[in-house]
Amino acid sequence: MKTLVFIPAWNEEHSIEAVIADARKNLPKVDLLVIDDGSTDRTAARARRAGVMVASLPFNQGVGAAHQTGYIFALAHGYEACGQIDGDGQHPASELVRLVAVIESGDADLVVGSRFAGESDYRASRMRRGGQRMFSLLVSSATGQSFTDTTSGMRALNHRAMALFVRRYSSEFAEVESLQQAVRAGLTVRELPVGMLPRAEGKSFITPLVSAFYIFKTLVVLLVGQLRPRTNEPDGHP
Ligand SMILES: Nc1nc2c(ncn2[C@@H]2O[C@H](COP(=O)(O)OP(=O)(O)OP(=O)(O)O)[C@@H](O)[C@H]2O)c(=O)[nH]1
Ligand SMILES: [Mg+2]
Repeated sequence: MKTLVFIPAWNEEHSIEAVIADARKNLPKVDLLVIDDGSTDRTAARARRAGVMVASLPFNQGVGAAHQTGYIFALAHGYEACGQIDGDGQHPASELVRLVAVIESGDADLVVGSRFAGESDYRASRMRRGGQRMFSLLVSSATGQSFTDTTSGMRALNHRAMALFVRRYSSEFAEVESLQQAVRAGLTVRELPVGMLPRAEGKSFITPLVSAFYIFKTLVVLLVGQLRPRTNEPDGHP
């Protein structure tokens, strides 16, 4: 299967080369694309120097736009499957291998790597973990399917899932809303337990107030999502 692995990256000059090397080592047969989301540091230059394809967005547009750029690129260039890992080094490529294998075997349309489904060492602050539990509860009730890690950006998709997200993909609520979209479109969505690492550097700006507001906004987004007409099965064309 012709497979693309893309890496959304916004100012990740310190980690991008290691992430590329890890992906190359674990997924030698796939093509690699770094989506440089308007970085103002040397992320794009370092990715180019490492010899992978780089799509540079003209200005920072958020992680949703970066993901959607990956799906558009993949479909436009005839890829049948894609995988995605973050550019900050939190997602070991050895874990993505299993997700891609499920897609290549045809057992699912979208596979999400979950930090919380199995015995992972991943540790998050109590507040962050509480927020993640709340998102899981909301998405599980909205879809009628149990999800444990709705904000995970480690995923693998086939052309049906990519075609759905090329049509519409939220910029702010990318990971969470896309699960609701996929289930409502009749796609087979699976979670697999994976290991993830905590962010190596940089500080999270999430405060209790920001967190509560974000959860409230997510609730509104999911309620609106329930009211949208169900999309027909995507045709696989962008
Ligand atoms: N935050 C953020 N990340 C972006 C953006 N565009 C692309 N990205 C990339 O999207 C990936 C996920 O972003 P993170 O900020 O690491 O999100 P997260 O892993 O949920 O949060 P942390 O635990 O704080 O790392 C990273 O590889 C970023 O470089 C953007 O506009 N904002
Ligand atoms: Mg991260």
